[in-house]
Amino acid sequence: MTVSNAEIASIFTQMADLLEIRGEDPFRTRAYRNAARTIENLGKDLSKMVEAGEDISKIPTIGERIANKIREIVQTGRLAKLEYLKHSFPPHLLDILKIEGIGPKRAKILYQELHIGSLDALRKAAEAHKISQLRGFSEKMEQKILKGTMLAKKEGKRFLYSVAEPHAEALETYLKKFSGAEQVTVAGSFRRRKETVGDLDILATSKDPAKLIDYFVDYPGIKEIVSHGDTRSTVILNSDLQVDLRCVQAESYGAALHYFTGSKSHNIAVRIMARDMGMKVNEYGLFKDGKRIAGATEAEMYEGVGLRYIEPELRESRGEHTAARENRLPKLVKQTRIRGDLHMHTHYSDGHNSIEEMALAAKEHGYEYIAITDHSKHMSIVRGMDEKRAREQMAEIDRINAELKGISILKSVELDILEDGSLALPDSVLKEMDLVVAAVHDHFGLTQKMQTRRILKALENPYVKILVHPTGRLIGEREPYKVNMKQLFKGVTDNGCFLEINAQPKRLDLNDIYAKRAKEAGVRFAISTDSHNAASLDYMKYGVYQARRGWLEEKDVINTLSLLKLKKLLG
Ligand code: DGT
Ligand code: CA
Ligand code: CA
Repeated sequence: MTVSNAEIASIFTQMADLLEIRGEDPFRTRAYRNAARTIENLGKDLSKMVEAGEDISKIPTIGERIANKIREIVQTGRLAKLEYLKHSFPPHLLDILKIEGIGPKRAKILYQELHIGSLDALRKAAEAHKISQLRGFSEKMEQKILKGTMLAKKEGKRFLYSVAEPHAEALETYLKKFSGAEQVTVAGSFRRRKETVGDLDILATSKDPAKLIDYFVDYPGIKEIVSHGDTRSTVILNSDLQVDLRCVQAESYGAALHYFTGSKSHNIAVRIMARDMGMKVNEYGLFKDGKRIAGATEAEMYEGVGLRYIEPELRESRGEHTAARENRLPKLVKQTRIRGDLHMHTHYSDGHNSIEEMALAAKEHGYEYIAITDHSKHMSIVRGMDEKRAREQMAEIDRINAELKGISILKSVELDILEDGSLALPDSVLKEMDLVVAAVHDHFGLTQKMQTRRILKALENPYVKILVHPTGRLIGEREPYKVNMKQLFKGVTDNGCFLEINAQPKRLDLNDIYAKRAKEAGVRFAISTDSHNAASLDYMKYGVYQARRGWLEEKDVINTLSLLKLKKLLG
């Protein structure tokens, strides 16, 4: 069994949350929170460190007591102390902490005063206007909580792509190890690289399907076997992720892959096209006059109905069938073409590494350049840079650039757009930077008109080049703020600016649909990780997936340019 750093961090966060709800001094729970934060940003696998016998107690904020708990978690998959603590609370109490605006302090009041122990109970209490009557809560907050519970319900039990990914990869590796297994692919929304995944749909071919299914249900980490047949099975993993495995015949593999990759509406459109041509499509193949004329590969399935091969990311019924027929499908951008990362943080604001550490890590990724975009100083940002600090940073970047070979560091800042559209730092310092990226970090609740005007005004500043995480959404947690997208796209192109596709797995902002529309309006993009530590530079792939789902090509993405061309473009 391997326990990921994210899972270990989550155990410590739950400890801290429950202790705080029980009424412990936050001072006492701080050790757990600090440890959780360290572990999330560690960049090294704790399970592996423990197994290799490394001394993890030397890691800052860990120490001997937390180290012992980590060893217990790695060895048993759980922390007995947390399980014990959980017994004295309703089982779904911690779910309410996922709602924006509810932290342990408020959860404690909601639990003690109204016995709220689940999201459902929270929603009902908000609907009955019981929450606004509590001390420390307002009517506005009650409305916000109500909205939050609706959003959580709408998302249902979906998993972030990045959360499903390690499970998908581990399962694929496991199944391929079985000697009778031939082809194995994780299909469904996962193969389409959708930002959230409902369940995993795995397809396989095997000489002995029944044996492969038996082997599958022996996978370590299964909580429940829902069904176990001769050619298919459904299981639930410990993480609550559902996995379907289907074994098919080799001559039907392409047809099944097409069927189970979806999306459903994409498949239906293909089926109708086939029918209009006097053919029939199903998960076994493409049939004409009762004879199978295609089915072993996806390419021959598409060819059979007169279409070019359509990449899985495009299969959402957003015009891909017509584009495939007319041979004008986009040549989707590839991660290998990304030459730099234009959004990341360091010690200068809320990042965990130094400028040099970020640069060296980026160099290992094969990048030509990075932009260091620490936060500007502003109310909503804990440790932002004022003008003086920004100048100190620029001087340090000059020093590092002079020494470091093989990568260039662009002087930049993630500049706060204030409520009225003015900016957190004066032009006198912005003009000395190589690049300015701007962002909204507060006043999410403005009307669409005000929010749009605010952002457009910021884009008019001659130094602002990229609007980062353009809609501010957090998947499953926070809705996008209200912006008139058409006006935004126009503002972006009119001012020679660009939009970001933020690669943080929870953001993926702009999303696929808006990215496609923006492209159609002439907008170009930067795909950036918004890293707060060196390990997160790996998030780039998620941004590229979202860009591909948005039909973006290499020419639409400015960080595929060489440094020289990029600098020219940025002026
Ligand atoms: P998810 O799991 O909710 O993230 O989304 P998908 O796309 O993975 O959907 P899922 O797991 O329900 O089904 C996997 C694929 O199977 C789906 O993308 C298309 C195919 N499929 C499922 N039901 C139908 C159906 O009724 N008709 C057709 N044509 N295809 C279907
Ligand atoms: Ca699925
Ligand atoms: Ca499924």
